[in-house]
Amino acid sequence: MQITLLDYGAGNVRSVRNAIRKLGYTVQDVRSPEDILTAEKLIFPGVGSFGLVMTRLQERGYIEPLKKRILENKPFLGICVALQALYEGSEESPGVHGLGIIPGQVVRFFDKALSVPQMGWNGIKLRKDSSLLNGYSNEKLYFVHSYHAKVENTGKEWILAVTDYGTEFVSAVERGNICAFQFHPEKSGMAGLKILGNFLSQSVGTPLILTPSSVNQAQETKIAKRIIACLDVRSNDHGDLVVTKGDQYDVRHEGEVRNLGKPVELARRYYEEGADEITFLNITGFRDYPLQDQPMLEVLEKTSENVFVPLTIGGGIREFTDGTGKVSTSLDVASTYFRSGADKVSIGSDAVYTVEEYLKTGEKTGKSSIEQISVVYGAQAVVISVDPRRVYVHSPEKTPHVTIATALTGPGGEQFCWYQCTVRGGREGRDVDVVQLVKSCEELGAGEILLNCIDRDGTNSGFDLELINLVKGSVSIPVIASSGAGRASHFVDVFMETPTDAALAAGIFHRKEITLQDVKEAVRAAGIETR
Ligand code: 1PR
Repeated sequence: MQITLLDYGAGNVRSVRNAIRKLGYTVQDVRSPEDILTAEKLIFPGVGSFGLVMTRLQERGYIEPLKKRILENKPFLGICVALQALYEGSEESPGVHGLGIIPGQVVRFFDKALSVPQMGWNGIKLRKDSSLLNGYSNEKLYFVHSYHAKVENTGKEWILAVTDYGTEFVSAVERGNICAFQFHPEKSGMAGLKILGNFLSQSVGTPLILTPSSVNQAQETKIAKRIIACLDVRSNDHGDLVVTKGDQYDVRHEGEVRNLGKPVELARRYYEEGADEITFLNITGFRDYPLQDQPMLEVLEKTSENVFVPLTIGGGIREFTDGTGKVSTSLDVASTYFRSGADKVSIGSDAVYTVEEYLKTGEKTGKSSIEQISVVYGAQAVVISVDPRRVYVHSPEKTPHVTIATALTGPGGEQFCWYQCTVRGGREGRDVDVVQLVKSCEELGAGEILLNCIDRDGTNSGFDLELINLVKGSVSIPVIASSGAGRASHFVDVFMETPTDAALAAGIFHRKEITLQDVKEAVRAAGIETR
């Protein structure tokens, strides 16, 4: 059977395509409003802000056919913002009308103790029986959103599942042949593929198959702490794209770039071992023209064929002019990465330069890479990769930067330090501290912080807990702790002693010193929520 996809040109729809193909179906695109009415099964993956989605639908004349299709009960699956589009409107884009199939407004998460967006793996509590959940056994599913549909607005006849994140919100709706999920089945590993497969395979009008034991689970759902595998990628001296790993960012050993494997193969291995997310950092992206870096795009395309968890790509996200004088904006670069299979892009050096300007004027120009990409793709698609280094001082008065009292004294007995942000892969320190950077990036629209630490990178000595607590205390967006993991207990430490949302490691996984499952078991044994 052919599945019809409503792709209006925003975000990573490749993952949905790949998931459908993996399940043995072919995909065709909606090309005209009529296609929406005639499609046998229609999937609508919502990407971007509520306003952007509705505007794009309006421009293409898709709103009326969509409403008609839904009212005629023809099979429809909406994902993420497409669930929200079923409502009358959203706080995200005041004044913009939704499809109005379900009454009420979609609202923002508001709980100071929680990171917003909700980004990660959470459970669902079923509120009715459905064949969509055949074979599903309480596994966690991947969510990424700042806004949610309220349970009290949504009629019982619609609610299929709810989830807890500070509040209880609607995570799946189903009525007749119409269904929509707030989670991403295409990014939820095998559990998500199973649910998607049920939608694809069930014949129209199939009577519901009862799974009574799974209905009305009362237990609160909890978001898992994510464990992320990171692949630093670059060309070696022979021109091959390899996964490498530095020691405090120095990736050469006896003059040669360390080669720890092939990017696509390693990413697949980590997915199969249970990684909650995979990050690729094109570590020489700052000096290359990213859009001419076809091998990196191919890595993404190939990886996304078999890896059904979120993929982040970083390195070289900035405006650049190529040899012919053609200017590409950072949005062009990011769009190419999204189309190639990335769910999030991470911005390193360019974020530091942006913040330097922002701190001078306090004005948002709307032109920075952070602003441009987050307006189109949503804050959750914009990660800031920070490469800080400790600068020790004898007293906080010695520097205008935000200092902490540190338990790890400096080489001259200094008891204070600040964290200096760097650019170009740690090669150049700038006059911006980590707190200035992350706060400004959040204000400009970033959705997550990938917090590296040059002092700890590749040392196996554990995460810099002081740095992580400092940054977590400065922002409300999720933070990924990175650099220094050397054994499973380091992950336990970072989750017990800081409120970080996720922890990332590279070297120990590449060198097979430990598997992702070993880490998960240790973390679970310590009573920490995992997937
Ligand atoms: O500046 O936007 O082009 O982005 C460049 C990106 O490449 C940044 O995200 C920057 O962190 C990264 N990068 C640049 N040079 C290096 C290098 O190593 N020479 N890698 C580099 C940074 C840090 C981590 C690493 C963890 C975990 N790698 O991501 O994977 O420290 O390592 P560990 O578990 O082995 O300790 P732009």
